[in-house]
Amino acid sequence: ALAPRRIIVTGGAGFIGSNFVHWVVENQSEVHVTVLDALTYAGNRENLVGIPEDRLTFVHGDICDAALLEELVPEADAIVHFAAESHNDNSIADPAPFVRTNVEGTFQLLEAARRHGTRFHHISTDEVYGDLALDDPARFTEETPYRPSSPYSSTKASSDMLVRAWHRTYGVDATISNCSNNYGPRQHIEKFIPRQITNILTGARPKLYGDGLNVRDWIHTEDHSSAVWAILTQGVAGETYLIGADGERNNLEVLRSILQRMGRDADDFDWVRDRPGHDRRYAIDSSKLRRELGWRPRHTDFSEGLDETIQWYRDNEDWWRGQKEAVEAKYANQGQ
Ligand code: NAD
Ligand code: TDX
Repeated sequence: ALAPRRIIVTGGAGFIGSNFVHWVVENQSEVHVTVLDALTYAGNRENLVGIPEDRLTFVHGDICDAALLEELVPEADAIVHFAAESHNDNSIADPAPFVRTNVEGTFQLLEAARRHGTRFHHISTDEVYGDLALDDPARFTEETPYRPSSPYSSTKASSDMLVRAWHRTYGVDATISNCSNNYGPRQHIEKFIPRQITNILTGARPKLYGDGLNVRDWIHTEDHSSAVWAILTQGVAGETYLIGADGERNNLEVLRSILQRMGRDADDFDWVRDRPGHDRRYAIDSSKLRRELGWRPRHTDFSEGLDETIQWYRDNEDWWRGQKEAVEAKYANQGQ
C-alpha cells in the first residue's frame, strides 16, 4: 500500500475536489496537498479557506500547461485528478472547453506522470456507461461497456480510455474511479440540488426537466472522498473501481423532498423543457470496492444529508448569491 506524502489535487477549488482536500487535511495528518486549479467559473479559492498554510500550496494554473506540470509533478508522489468541465447542460450549449480540459488536460497530466513515474488516480463518472431503463434490474459494474450520451460524458469516457492505454502501454501506475451523482456543501448552483434550494431561497420556483422520472444514484461527497483515498492507497494499478452508495431516487422525489424540508407545497415548482439526450437512469454496483478495499459509505440517510446541505446554502448565501442571476438567465435562455 502506498502512503503518499505530497499529492497534487487538480480541480481542488471545485465542488468534489475541495471536499476531498478538506477530507485529506482532516484525516491524513502527514500529507501535504498542492492544489492545481484554473479557477474557471466553477472554481473558487474560498472553497479552501480554513486549511492551515503548512498543509496546502495553491497553484493557479491550467492542467493543459505542460511547462507548469513539468515544475510541479517532479515534487509529488501522486496526482489525484478531479479537474474537469463537469456540467452536462453546458456541454450541450458549448462542447469545446470539455474536449480541451477533459481530454487534452488528462493527456498532459498522463504524459507528466509517465515522465516522472508518478502515481495517478483519475476521477471519472458513471455517465460513461450511458443509461439504464427504469425497469431494468441491472446496475453498472466495472464490466459494463462504455456508451456515453452527452458531450460531457463522451469526453470523460475519452479521458478514461487514455488512462487505460497509458497504463497498459507505458506502465503508468494508474487507477480509475467512476462515481455516481454527488451532493453536499459547495456544489455549484448550476447543478440540480443546489439550483432548487437556491431558487426557493430567492423566491423563484424550482425547475424540473421532462417528466421528472429520471433516476440518479446519490452519494454524499464525503463518502466519495473516503473511497478515492482507499483506491489511491490500496487500489491495484490498471484497475477501475465503481463508487456508489445505493442512493437511487428519481428527480421528482428529490425535488418534493427539498420542497417539503423547506416548508413549501409539494407542487410549488415548474415543469420545463427536457435536456436533449437526457439519460434515463444511473445505478452503481459498488461491490468490488466494498469487497476488495473494505470501503463503506457513512452518509446512508439521504434526508439527513439533504437537511445539512439545505442548511449549508442558507448559511453561505455570500458564497452563491453573486452568481445566481447569471446562472438563471442562462437557463431561461434555454427554456429551462
Ligand atoms: P466542478 O465543476 O465543481 O469543479 C471543477 C474544478 O476544475 C473547478 O475548480 C475548475 O476551476 C477546475 N478546472 C476546470 N478546468 C480546468 C483546467 N483546464 N485546469 C485546471 N483546473 C480546471 O466539478 P465537480 O462536480 O467537483 O467534479 C469534479 C470531478 O468529479 C470531475 O472530474 C467530474 O467529472 C467528476 N464527477 C463528478 C460527479 C458529480 O456528481 N458532480 C460525479 C462523478 C464524477
Ligand atoms: O434544473 C434542473 N432540473 C432538472 O430536472 C437541473 C439542473 C437538472 N435537472 C435534472 C437533470 C438530471 O436528471 O436533474 C438531474 C441531475 O442533473 P445535474 O445536477 O445536472 O447532474 P447530472 O447531469 O446527473 O450529472 C452529474 O452527475 C454525474 C454531474 O453534474 C456530473 O459531473 C457527474 O459526472
